[in-house]
Amino acid sequence: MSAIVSVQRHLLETQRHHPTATGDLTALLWDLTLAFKLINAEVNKAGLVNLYGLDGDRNASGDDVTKLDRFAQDTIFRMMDHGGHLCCMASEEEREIIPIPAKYAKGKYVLSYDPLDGSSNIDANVSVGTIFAIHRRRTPEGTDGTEEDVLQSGRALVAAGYVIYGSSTMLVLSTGQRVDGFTLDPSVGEFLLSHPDIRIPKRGKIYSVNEGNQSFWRENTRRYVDWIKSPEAGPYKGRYIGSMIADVHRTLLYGGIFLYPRTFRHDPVKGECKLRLLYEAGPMGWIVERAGGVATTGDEPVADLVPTHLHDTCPVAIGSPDDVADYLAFYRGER
Ligand code: AHM
Ligand code: MG
Repeated sequence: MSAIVSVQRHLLETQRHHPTATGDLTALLWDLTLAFKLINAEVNKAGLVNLYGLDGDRNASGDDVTKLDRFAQDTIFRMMDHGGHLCCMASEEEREIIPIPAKYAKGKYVLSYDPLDGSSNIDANVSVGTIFAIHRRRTPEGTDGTEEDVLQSGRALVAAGYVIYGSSTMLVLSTGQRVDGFTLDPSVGEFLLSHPDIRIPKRGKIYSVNEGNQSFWRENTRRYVDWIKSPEAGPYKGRYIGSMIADVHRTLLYGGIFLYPRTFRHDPVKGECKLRLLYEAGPMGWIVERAGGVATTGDEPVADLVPTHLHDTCPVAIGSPDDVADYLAFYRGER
């Protein structure tokens, strides 16, 4: 029988491999896991206490904010503002960076997060999740963090992960070397190691994209999706939940490809992208890369992009290396 390993124990073991580590990152991640448990409890009882429904507000990207989005946002802030590990935070739900209150110490890390990804689907009980990304600050320690600390590429991440609140709640986490999955045992309230060292299959048999946007894609993207449905490529299955966290989680475990290409709906020349670099595409792409997969905009690795604004978006193709290679061949016009 295999050992029972809690996420705390796993983080401590990981820390031991870094003799110069101060324990700051470990402590920060511990705090975060408590926030995730609180959000999980609320997501699970949302139907009962009538928390579903819009909060009547719009977030920085213009989406409707649901009450659970607000709860998740507030919970993470209230858990993380006073630990002394962070110099500031940034959230998909907040227009500006989130300062650490003056009365608390400023730490050496920055936390960027999407408190509840996929929340537009929540009334239908579709899986939602929290995505988080941690960078080391760039401004001097002890001072207030600034946008300069937040606006860093995926290459500079020190840790990232996501929690998917579903039939079972799972935390997927990497501090750089490997990707591990922990399932929440609700009876004891602990995340236990259930998926050690996740590796994405070299090729999968599932593609995932919102085909409702097809007429707004570039021709090369349309040709790729036509090809993947053809007997030449197939048989591939189409699966699209519309919750990035769930679509990418499935892609990580089973292989295949998740796409959110540029759509030329409103801007027929430059097009538009939906997924946010800092809170969605960046950390999810980084996790998939750490597990042996690929995350690209089509033109460059997602991890190379340095955001210039907090709410920058980018196109993404994320998944198994062979599947993304096929996509890139079409994207570049080689096929
Ligand atoms: P959200 O953060 O407001 O929930 O929006 C992001 C979500 C992603 O989870 C998902 O991949 C995408 O939006 C779905 O977009 P669409 O409905 O255009 O297919
Ligand atoms: Mg989101």
